[in-house]
Amino acid sequence: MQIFDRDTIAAISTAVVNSGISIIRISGDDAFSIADKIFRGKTKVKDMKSHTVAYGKIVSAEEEVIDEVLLIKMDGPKTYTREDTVEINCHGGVVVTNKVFHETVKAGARVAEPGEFTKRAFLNGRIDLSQAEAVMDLISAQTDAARRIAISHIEGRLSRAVKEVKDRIANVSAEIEYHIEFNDDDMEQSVIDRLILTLEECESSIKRIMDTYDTGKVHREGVNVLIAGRPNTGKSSLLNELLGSDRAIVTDIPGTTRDIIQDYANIKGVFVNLSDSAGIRDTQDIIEKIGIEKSYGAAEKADLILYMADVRSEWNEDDKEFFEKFNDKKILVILNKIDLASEEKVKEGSAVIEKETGRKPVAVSLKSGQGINLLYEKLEELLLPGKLDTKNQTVVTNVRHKNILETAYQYVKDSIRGLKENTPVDLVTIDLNGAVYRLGLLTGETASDDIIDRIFANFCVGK
Ligand SMILES: Nc1nc2c(ncn2[C@@H]2O[C@H](COP(=O)(O)OP(=O)(O)OP(=O)(O)O)[C@@H](O)[C@H]2O)c(=O)[nH]1
Ligand SMILES: [Mg+2]
Repeated sequence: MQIFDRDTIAAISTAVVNSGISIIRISGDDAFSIADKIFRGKTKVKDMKSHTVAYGKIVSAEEEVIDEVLLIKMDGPKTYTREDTVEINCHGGVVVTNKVFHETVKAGARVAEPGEFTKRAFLNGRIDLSQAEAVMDLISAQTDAARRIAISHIEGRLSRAVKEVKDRIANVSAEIEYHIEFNDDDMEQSVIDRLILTLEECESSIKRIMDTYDTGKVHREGVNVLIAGRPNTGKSSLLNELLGSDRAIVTDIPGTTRDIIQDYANIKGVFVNLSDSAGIRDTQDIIEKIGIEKSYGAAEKADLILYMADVRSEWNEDDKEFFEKFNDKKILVILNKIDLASEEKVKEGSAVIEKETGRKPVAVSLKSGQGINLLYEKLEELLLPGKLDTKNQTVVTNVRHKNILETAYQYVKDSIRGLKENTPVDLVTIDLNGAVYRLGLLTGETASDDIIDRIFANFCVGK
């Protein structure tokens, strides 16, 4: 377990922009005495009742009034960090906020490192490592589903699930070690069978959690979606439709978009990083050429490509080349401008595309709105690889957690195989202890200082 200094720390916990209110937080043994050096209220901070608010002034060492504030006093351990904590609500101007903050530092507080408050909550045992990581996930959540997953982690759902499997595996290991210690004969088969059964349950619990990662990641990090296709097919019109704004220029001149246009959208609750690109065609125009190269580059990186086609034009070499290059990618073909074609023509076009690409296109008109609902349904299907019950399911969104679970899963698998194949049981305990150690990395019990420092270094200041 990491040893940490007992400095009293302070930080501006709100964004430093001109706003109504800013909050400066002080945490540690000297929080109240530091506050008393700079706060002038009816009573001294140290004499205030815990979890109460007082009105007063922040003053400099020369007793110059810097701001009028509200101060909240909270006795540890019933605080975020479990330490004595003071929060000063001052006016939200950048200058005044910085000035109040500097007074706390002059009075003896140390400037907090990023994430240091949460790190203390962890080191003081209020939350475990995965809960601490979820605090950052909650702050950076871009969709309601991401928020829901993060808060469930903060409330300890993932920790509880992991701890439960970990304890069960540790118990099996302890039972085997006890046997090795006190018995000379082999373990009875019935006992081994019982242990195998327990481990198989653990194996499937870990797998169940592990398998939520792909969908979980979508909620946490979002999905990269690229709109591609030949010029003038309606790519920029689609971008604007999905963003609900006139973000990109739309004209009937082929080659309108030349650079990548990128923006964020919330499509059916999924956070999407959406890009529109230059239409793909063989061209001599230097600028357009560069744009097309960029389109190809973006296609490499995309998680999903929306490939636009105009119902009135034939499937040509440019389309074929694109699909040759990116056939392995997740691509939805959109057959656009169906308001300009007969039903017959739409059917015909769809059939050609299906034959050429092996993908059934969605026929739409971005102008009349025909087929748009179906397009959104398709998008939802493609953006979410599996339906997640974020209310009731333990979901993994963090790659560190996923890697840990994968290794632990492998250890458990190996231990089961070992027991089934009559491997000496002391070797089996090595696998079991490996699994226990790994799972402890997730909750932080077995995590090294280095790992812990690296995790908190990614936090924002003041949290
Ligand atoms: N009739 C009709 N016109 C459409 C439809 N969708 C787009 N258009 C028109 O098609 C033209 C091209 O649309 P854009 O969205 O600029 O097409 P693009 O694929 O971005 O074109 P480039 O940037 O040049 O590659 C514009 O005049 C649009 O108004 C549609 O569904 N029906
Ligand atoms: Mg365009």
